[in-house]
Amino acid sequence: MTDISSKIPHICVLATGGTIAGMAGSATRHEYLPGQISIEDWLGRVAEFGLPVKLIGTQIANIGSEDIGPDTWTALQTSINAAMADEGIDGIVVTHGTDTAEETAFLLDLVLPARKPVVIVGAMRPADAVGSDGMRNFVNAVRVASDAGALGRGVVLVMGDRVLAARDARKVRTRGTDDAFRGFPRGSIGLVTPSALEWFGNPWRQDEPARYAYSGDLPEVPILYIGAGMSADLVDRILPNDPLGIIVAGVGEGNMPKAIRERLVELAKAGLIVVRASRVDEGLVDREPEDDSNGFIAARALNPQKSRILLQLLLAKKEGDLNAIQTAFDNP
Ligand code: DAS
Repeated sequence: MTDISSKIPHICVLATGGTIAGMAGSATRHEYLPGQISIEDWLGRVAEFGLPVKLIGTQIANIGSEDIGPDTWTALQTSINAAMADEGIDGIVVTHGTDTAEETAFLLDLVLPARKPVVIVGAMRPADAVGSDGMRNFVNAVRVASDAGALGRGVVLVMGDRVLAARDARKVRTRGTDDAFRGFPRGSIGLVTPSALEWFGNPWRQDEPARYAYSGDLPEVPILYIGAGMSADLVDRILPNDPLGIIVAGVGEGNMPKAIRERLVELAKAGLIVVRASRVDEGLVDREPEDDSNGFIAARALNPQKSRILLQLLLAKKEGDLNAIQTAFDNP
């Protein structure tokens, strides 16, 4: 890849919808519709800033990210792999809703080679709202995607002037533009504004191949969110037919009522992969001695929704070795 600092960067923009492309119809309304602005219209608005980049837009979808899943992920994987193979493209920006941006970022980080910058970006307020953050976030994302410092950091998410690694990024607030997303356990790996970009720490994935194959077929893996006093009956009710795995969003460090634990131990002995994650936002779940006898996996720093993505990819490649699965969770 040519040194992108020596020429006008060419950035591939893949639009999927979300609030960044949303309109409320009034600057002060709370309700809005996501995915109202086409990528052509959006790039026309960006052109007014005279950014020293060439932006090539593709509309992948135009939906709220609550509706994004394997179909959109497959389309993004195909388009990003094509952009990575195209010598004329220096980086990729994906515009996306914020509700599931962390899952799309994490899945792409796991199934794409770390060859060119890939930046996921969204907005907390629609384009016509007072204090809309979308255009600033987008200009920041283009700056990151155009910077050689982004190489070797896998897929990153840019929101609120922060650069977060896909494995760390989480939406932690439903409102507000500066701190709706945070990184755990590594925090921000960079700070970016339309006029400056600063990286922290060193790259960790220099030109690595994709770590997991992805064809769009992922086995269903439910997440059992534990509440105090929850009945063990729910375990079997939440499982699909022929279940392969389950994520437990446990209390504290991945704990659960005794009766639920006992039922899951029975299912683990019958081959179900059980991952103990935590409902606590910044919840590290390390292995405990009983995990060996129970046959459980500890999610470590992954929240339940990211644990689900990783387990789905492991199950899709028919990984059944508990040690290999735990190693994957230890080093996502
Ligand atoms: N509209 C929701 C979504 O698409 C929220 C957002 O975009 O911020 O995720």
